[in-house]
Amino acid sequence: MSSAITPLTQLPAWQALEAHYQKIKSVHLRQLFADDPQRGRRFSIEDVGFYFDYSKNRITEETIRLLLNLADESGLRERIDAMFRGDKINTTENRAVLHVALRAPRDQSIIVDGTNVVPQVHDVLDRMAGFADRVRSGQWLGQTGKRIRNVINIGIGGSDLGPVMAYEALRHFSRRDMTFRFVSNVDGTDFAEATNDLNAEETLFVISSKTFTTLETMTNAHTARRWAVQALGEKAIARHFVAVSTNSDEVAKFGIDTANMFGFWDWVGGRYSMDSAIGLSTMLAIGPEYFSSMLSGFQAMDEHFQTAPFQRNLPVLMGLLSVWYSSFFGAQTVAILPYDQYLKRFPAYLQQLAMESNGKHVTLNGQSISYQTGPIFWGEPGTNGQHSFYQLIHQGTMLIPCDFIGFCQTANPLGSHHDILMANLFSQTEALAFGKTADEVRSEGTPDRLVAHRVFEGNRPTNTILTERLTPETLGKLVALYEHSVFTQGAIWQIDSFDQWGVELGKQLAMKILPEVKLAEDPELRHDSSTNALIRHYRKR
Ligand code: G6Q
Repeated sequence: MSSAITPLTQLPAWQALEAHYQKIKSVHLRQLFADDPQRGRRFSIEDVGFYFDYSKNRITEETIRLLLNLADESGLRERIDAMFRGDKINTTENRAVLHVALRAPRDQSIIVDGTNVVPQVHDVLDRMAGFADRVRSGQWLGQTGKRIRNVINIGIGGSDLGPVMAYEALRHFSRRDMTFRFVSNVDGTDFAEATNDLNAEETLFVISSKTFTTLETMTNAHTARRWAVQALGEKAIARHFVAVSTNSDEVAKFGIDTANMFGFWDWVGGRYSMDSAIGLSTMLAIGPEYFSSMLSGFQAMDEHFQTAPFQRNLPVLMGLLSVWYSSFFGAQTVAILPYDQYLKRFPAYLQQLAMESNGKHVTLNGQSISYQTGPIFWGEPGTNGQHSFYQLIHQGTMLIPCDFIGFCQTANPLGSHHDILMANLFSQTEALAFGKTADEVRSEGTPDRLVAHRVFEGNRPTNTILTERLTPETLGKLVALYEHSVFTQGAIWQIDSFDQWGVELGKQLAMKILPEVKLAEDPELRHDSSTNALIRHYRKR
């Protein structure tokens, strides 16, 4: 992006949206639906296997027209093309942003620094498939000749959240005679509990770290090494450890043969890496074929994002709506509400994807930002959330746009469970939009003094995303939908969605205090009085 870029707030479309917001902010969804009996159809799109209903948003056709103008004036099209072309759009790290290359078909060509990266992607995928097949078929044995029955992924952040989320989401498609666990926290409890009931002879560790230097992951990896060596001897490393990394030197130093290392590239951001070699544990769980259908799902959404006109483009519309609420309504959070137990880790996954990408306070040019950027993502699967935090969404004082995600069919048809689940989803979006007026409450015979308490204002915006079934392919589409929605938001906000200097800071800070906590003799502490006292309190005990 050139340094001559017009500041966002000076774009005509932005200013038009500000004026438009003043007009629409007090218009109720009840009114909008009453004015247009076709609204539910008009503001919904069926494509890429999704039914996306965005009619219960505080928008009119004029809002969408202005948001689409904003996309045009912000150069969204050029940004999308630049990403798919392999341009170094992550300017603060001077890197291309090419998670889309991870799912590109074999015959596609994407050039980075003069090299077509697609063949490299497929080489790694083929090696992963070979390895996964050997482990799953029992050809790859542990040190004492036993089959591998347990896989433990050790990684953190982007090297953990995707693998855990995908494993949970695709459990139905996974090997039920194998155990999959994920150790991320440097808190020893994580490792201790994950290995407590496992036999080292049957356990394979996948050490997943792009840099292979992350403190938490390396601490856990060394603990795993000791655990395995204690049970099986030094030779165990060869059969019980594989690595996923971009850093072959560090992998070799750790003692893992680089023949058992699966690589990726600096143009894959951690939070965009679940479909790279970081997905090795996913492939071990669901097998290469399902992994490949997951990649096809990603790819279908990539193609849609790249080619569909913006007014029918799911990630673009979702991204624009998110900008609408964050920057104009001042909404600070978004609730992700999957009505599927298998997606229980999906909100946590999106939390990193969205918040690490768009939690930025300066533009690409380093200028301070005057508008609100990335919202807080949070959520829980329905219907559990209905019995806890939905209260605040319905009747609190904050505006919380919600994404409801549902599936028409379930992997576990039990009596009428699924109908009940889906009825809840539909009724929640209805209640949030339309609420309950004082008259309606009174007509139910509510005593006057309780009427106000029982009123639901409504006008709470929601998106509903429906699809047929949760399969590997659908999961790929769903993740890519959010990846590109996050991209769209970042492009509008003129920020670098692909760096993470805030995370880098955390990686350095603890290293300073660690020796002060560990040293036998009392260290000279030079922090503020609070930090000094906390360290002294801990040391004493
Ligand atoms: C992701 C972030 C961060 C990263 C972890 C792990 O986008 O950069 O979450 O994935 O800090 O890093 P390593 O894979 O290098 O261990």
